[in-house]
Amino acid sequence: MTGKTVGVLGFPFSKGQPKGGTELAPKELRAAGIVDRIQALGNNVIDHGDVDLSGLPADSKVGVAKNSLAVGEANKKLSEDVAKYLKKGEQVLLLGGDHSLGIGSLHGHTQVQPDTVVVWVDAHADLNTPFTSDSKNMHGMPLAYVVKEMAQFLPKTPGLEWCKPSLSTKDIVYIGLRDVDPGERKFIEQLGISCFSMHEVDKFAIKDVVEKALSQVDPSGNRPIHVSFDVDAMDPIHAASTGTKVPGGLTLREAFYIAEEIAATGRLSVLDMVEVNPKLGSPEEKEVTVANTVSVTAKFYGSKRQGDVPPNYVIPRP
Ligand code: 6HN
Ligand code: MN
Ligand code: MN
Ligand code: MN
Repeated sequence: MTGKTVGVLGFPFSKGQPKGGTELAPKELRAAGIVDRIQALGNNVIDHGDVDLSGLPADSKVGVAKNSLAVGEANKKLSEDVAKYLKKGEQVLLLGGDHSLGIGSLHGHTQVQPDTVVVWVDAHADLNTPFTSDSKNMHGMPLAYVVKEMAQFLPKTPGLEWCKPSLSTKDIVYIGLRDVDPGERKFIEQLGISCFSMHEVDKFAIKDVVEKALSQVDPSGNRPIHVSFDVDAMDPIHAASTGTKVPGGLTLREAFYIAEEIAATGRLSVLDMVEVNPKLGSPEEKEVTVANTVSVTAKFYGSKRQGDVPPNYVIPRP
């Protein structure tokens, strides 16, 4: 139990990648009880509904990055909403949507809490520029648009003119990477971004990875934390209903451990849960993916595997 106010915000969006379906995830996650689960832990939860994405511009081929007008406009609204609820003192739980939402989520967060650190849990680095990307899908690019040191590598992108980079490479740490494009790898090396790929998860085990990750990005241990959790960080056994599956991922237990440890810091400020695609996989895979996403999310807000006791629980007597 954290006793904090958690503002839940849905972002029903899929134009950061070509597969329809991620726009349905906020609804699926709510139907699976995500809001009640977090509330039952003793958190005050306010469901703000979905970001209003009506009237997004239709994208013709205007630039190098696909659908950049829609991605840009949607993320501008998202940034404003995230900032609005943070200013009210809420933590924000963002239900994606594809991972292009990292642009608006991080932009909005840093407007209010410029000292935030970012833990990017993902199979992918999402650091492509429109030039380094093979796919040109913007869900593979969000970090490039919010990191100051990346600005020199970006073209002018129609729709993203409003987005001023507000994070430094030293504020970011990756966990779970195992499918990194050549340009992304170069950026990580040259800019010195902290990175715990699945190799390091194997080498050090998850306990040390989380400890090292948090202490590298914030040795003082007092800055707000933004976690961007792409469900494809988990092994496809646990999260098959997602658009860019990569074998050899985090076990559900490792994902739980990350979430429990972040919760224990008491400094989680924004959590993005992204890339659930209810249209992909079998009905059973969809159910498992959604259920696991809800369980991991609950761990970030205080649920523990050792057992939870609701605040008003009374032991029944004969
Ligand atoms: N995600 N690196 C590949 C690309 O197309 O740029 C995959 C990106 C996946 C995006 O994890 O949200
Ligand atoms: Mn990914
Ligand atoms: Mn790749
Ligand atoms: Mn991602």
